[in-house]
Amino acid sequence: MKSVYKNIIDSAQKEEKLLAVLIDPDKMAIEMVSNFIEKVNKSIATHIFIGGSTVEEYATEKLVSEIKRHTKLPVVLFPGSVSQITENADALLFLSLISGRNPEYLIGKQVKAVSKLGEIHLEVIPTGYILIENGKETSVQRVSETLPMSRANIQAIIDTAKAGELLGMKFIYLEAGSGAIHPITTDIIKKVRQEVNIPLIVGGGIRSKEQLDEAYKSGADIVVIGTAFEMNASFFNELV
Ligand code: 1GP
Repeated sequence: MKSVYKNIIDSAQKEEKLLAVLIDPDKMAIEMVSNFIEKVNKSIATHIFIGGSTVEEYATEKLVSEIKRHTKLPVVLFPGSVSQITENADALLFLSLISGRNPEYLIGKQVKAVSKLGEIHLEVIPTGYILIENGKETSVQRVSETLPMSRANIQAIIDTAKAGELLGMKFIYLEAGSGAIHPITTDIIKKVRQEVNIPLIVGGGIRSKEQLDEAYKSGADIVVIGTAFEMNASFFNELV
């Protein structure tokens, strides 16, 4: 089977746009999985991302194995902590919060993950994670104790993304934060796209088909949507 990373690169080269549904293990009871995943399977979603800022130990493992029983879509971990790593998934976004200056989220947690990663077989995809202000404090900001980057200083965002690419990261994730008031602006996506050659993941606060299309048109390769699906599962139908 081709790797998750390779598939994403192939899609990006063909300009096929990808949609990841984000599921927070804290908000999805096991009993809800089959119903929810049935809707995901019928939708235009291409990936399932799993992660949250504060998740109970072992909740992710159980959730991922239940999800895998109901779908063939790739399940990718987007973890807020080391305890969310499980080999039941297909791949792991190995995140470094490069917008922040908290060493724990730049490299500390990654070092702590190594012994676990050595024990299991899981595709690891190094990802530069960039948090950008969106109008309110988000849980990523609270948990990581870092400040988001200013929306106004696009050059600093470009330089951060470029630094991530030069450090060898395979993806750049532009994050407005879960439930963001303002999604990442099209201007930011376009300008980062012009300067960076690796796939761009964009998420946070996307609630409409228009916002999704704008993000794709601006250069996002993968858009991540969580809250809009959590609040209203019929949003899946609007995206057909
Ligand atoms: C959060 O980018 C994701 O990490 C998705 O955000 O929940 O606002 O869709 P939403």
